[in-house]
Amino acid sequence: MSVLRHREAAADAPKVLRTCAAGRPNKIAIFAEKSSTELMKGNLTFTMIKPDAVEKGYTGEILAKITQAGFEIVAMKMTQLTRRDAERFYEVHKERPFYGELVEFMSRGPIVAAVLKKENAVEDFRTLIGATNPAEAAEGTIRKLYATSVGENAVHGSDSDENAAKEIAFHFAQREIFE
Ligand code: RTP
Ligand code: MG
Repeated sequence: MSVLRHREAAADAPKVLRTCAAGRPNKIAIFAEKSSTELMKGNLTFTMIKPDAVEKGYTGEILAKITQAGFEIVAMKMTQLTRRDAERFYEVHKERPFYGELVEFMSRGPIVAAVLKKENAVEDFRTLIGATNPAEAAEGTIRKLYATSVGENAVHGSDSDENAAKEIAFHFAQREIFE
């Protein structure tokens, strides 16, 4: 979708989002534009190769698995989350006993964040990565192959189209997404 089409789509976004977008033209604007259009169609998901897998040098192999499974990488960056970024990203888990450990882990080193395109992207990517606990993950899944524990499990995958849209907007500006 062109920038112009995204702008037109943004006009459909709730007024509060358009108001925010006017003041903060980067991340919030993209959220407003994308949440009402392309990202809701179910062909995009968001992933991170987590610090454990990057540290171990698995980035290339994991990206190869992802593309061999039919996902197109339409955005990608290597970056490091601050503690605050990790707290915000996993805020849904803030009451869980593992939250502190999760925030510490996710901010301890570089990650590779990417937007992936495929029909039925969210569900198919969850199948490709396998269960949260690698001990329970199916043979051939990314977590079975590269994860070491339920906490340090190599990759993240969005769990719904709605969360994929939010997570993509958290990490990428519109000009960084090539779909
Ligand atoms: P993710 O969001 O990272 O793709 O993982 P998920 O959906 O499979 O699992 P979720 O329940 O969303 O948990 C988020 C991440 O928290 C860590 N975790 N640790 N120590 C534990 O019992 C525990 N449980 C979850 C994992 O890094 C998990 O991926
Ligand atoms: Mg999750």
